[in-house]
Amino acid sequence: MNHHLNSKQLARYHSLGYLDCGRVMSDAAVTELRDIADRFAAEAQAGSIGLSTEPDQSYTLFTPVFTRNARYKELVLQHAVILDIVESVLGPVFRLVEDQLFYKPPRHGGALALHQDNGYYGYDEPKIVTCWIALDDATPENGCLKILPGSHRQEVRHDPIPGSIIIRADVDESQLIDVPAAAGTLIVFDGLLVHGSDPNTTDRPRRVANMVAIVPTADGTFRKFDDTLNPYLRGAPA
Ligand SMILES: O=C(O)CCC(=O)C(=O)O
Repeated sequence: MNHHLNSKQLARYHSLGYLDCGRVMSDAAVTELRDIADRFAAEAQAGSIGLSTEPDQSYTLFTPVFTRNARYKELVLQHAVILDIVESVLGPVFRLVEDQLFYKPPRHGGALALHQDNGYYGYDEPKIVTCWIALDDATPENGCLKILPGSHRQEVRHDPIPGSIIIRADVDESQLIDVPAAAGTLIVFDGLLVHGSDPNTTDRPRRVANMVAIVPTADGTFRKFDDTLNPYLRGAPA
């Protein structure tokens, strides 16, 4: 049995630029992924990137994860349901752009400025799906995803935020919506969907696992894919 999106789900994805796919991770997998996120956060491993633009408000991103943790690779990059869902959008051949663990600590700011993922990647013709998996119940209080529905139809300008690696999309924010998600839920969105998140004001961490997939067109990208860091997730040439 495959887990491809049906035509109604695909139509919704293409119209809004994102889709809530419901719970795809078992409780056991969520627990394991939380432990992995906690270990990365505790060890402050190399590869951590501070996402906060406010002083003393740590919000950390870890990437790559799968090269350092084989279980993350099995649980996320090789998750059959996630791969089927991505395949329904991107077709049979796609590679990993990157995987990421997001760790938003308790009672910390850590808002993430609105952006399109391709604002960071800069691909010319991005056919990208980002898979965002809640490892905690994500709510407006702890900084769930905020998105601008329909914003994936065009690239928008991004302005750098001085003193950080962060960029901010130049958009009208009046139509922003929160996308709460129970732990284990998969939200997929287009590489051009404008999104971000608010601070975590609760006393528990907000953790997210993600992976970003792309159709590797021979032209239309300026990045060279690396066979180790950007493995084929489906459709590897023989
Ligand atoms: O969950 C967040 O805070 C933002 C995640 C994000 O930007 C992404 O998955 O591309």
